[in-house]
Amino acid sequence: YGVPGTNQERTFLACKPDAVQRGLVGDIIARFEKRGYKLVGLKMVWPTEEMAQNHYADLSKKPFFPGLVKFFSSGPIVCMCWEGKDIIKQGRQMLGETQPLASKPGSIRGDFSIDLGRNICHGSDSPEAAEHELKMWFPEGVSDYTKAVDSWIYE
Ligand code: FUP
Repeated sequence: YGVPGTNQERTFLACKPDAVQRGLVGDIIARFEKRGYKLVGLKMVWPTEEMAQNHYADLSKKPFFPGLVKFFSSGPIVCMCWEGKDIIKQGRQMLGETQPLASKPGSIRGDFSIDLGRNICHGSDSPEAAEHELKMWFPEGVSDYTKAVDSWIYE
């Protein structure tokens, strides 16, 4: 599940149901590809309510939890594992802030979303969360492969 602090750090990112419905998946993937990150896991999953509850378990006491679970299980999501230097923090930066109003243009949420409960994408917020979420969404593991362009991305 990656080695935090190295070029092999990994994170879990997901295009939420709104991103799929709005046709934003390609754009989201392209941003990380173009930046130089390595896509090592990719699949579409229609989460059950139980999967949504597990994914957001740390928010289970919040008043918005039922709505969040309903939304997250309302259609297929695109699960991704991205690898590269600082990907956990960089991924969060490229996503933008949780609140679209606080998200700068140029970020995914800042470019594509208006409302908090329809904020397009998810990203692990720590090494611990990344490991936990990758185990949850990719229990089968991801693809270890060598990318020929690495020497043009890392010094
Ligand atoms: P993030 O890590 O940026 O996805 O933010 P959180 O884990 O705090 O919240 C998860 C999701 O819950 C957000 F993407 C949107 C939703 N949410 C609400 O609907 N209302 C809130 O007040 C806070 C979060």
